[in-house]
Amino acid sequence: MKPKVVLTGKTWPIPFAKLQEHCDVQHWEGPGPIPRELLKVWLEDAEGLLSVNHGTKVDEDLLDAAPKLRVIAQSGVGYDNIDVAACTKKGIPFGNTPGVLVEATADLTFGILLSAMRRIHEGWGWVRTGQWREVMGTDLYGKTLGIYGMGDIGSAVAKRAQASGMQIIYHNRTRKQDDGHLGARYVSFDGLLEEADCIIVLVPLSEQSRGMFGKEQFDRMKSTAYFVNASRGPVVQTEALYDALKHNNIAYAALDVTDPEPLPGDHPLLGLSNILVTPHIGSATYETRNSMAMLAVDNLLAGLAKKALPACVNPSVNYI
Ligand code: 8YV
Repeated sequence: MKPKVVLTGKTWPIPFAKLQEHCDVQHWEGPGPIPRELLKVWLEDAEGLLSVNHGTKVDEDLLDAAPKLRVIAQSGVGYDNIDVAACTKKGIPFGNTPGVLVEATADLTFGILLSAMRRIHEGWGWVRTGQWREVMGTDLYGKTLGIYGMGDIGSAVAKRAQASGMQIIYHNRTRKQDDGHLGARYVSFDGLLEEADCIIVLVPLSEQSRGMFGKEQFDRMKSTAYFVNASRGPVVQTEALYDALKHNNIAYAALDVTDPEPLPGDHPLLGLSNILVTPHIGSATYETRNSMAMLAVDNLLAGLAKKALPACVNPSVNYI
């Protein structure tokens, strides 16, 4: 008898085939996210939950409806939607997908910074409307990039920035022991805001980081600053960002994540000329999403076999 698992959305053929080989899969295929009450019903007899994005809130209330649940896996590195403490309390290991999405996410993050500074998207916008119009941007070379959240993705972005001749400063809750190899200089949060020509936010969403960028922070930035968010939308107070852009207190913003998300088509941010928004595509490449899906399946199958998850967020309950 194959263990029953619930899959909350779209996955990829090869990882899905591997999952189906070992499990009886109850698959939500949309449209939209699975309704919470239906998920609770499906979880009544499920031994595994495979979440395909950070849209499904997994908390004690949901876990109470899943008495047989032995493992949770999610395709993605961020897991602000998962109450890990509740999983640990229930003895349920939770696996995410770090590592496999670092380069793709760093490419996109640096790519939207580059596009913003050189107005690449604006230039294409003119050309596609039949207007061969020169758009002026600003050099990356010689500018100071401030990375808030110098983790694996932040380090990969720093390498790209260094190749473009940028100076790197960064702020973390704790200074990295090995930042020397990046030529990166550790600064205070306020120091980063004041010194950086470009600021890239790559911190996980937590109660500490929620709303971290508000009016005070944007006021501290240079009026020529470029602001990039590729972490989670709620790290930024959207209204404060709008005001900073509207009044040119900062020069430009490039966002791969927003709050709310998806951003409604009539949102005020979209009426501004000094902004670029992409629809949360940091890890959205065929290669990377397949790797993420496969690692998520491997986490799930390991848990069902009561073996150690390859990427476990709560090792105290991992099947070591
Ligand atoms: C996507 C992400 O949201 O990994 C994350 O935390 O935000 C992005 O990779 C996720 O991969 C959706 O499946």
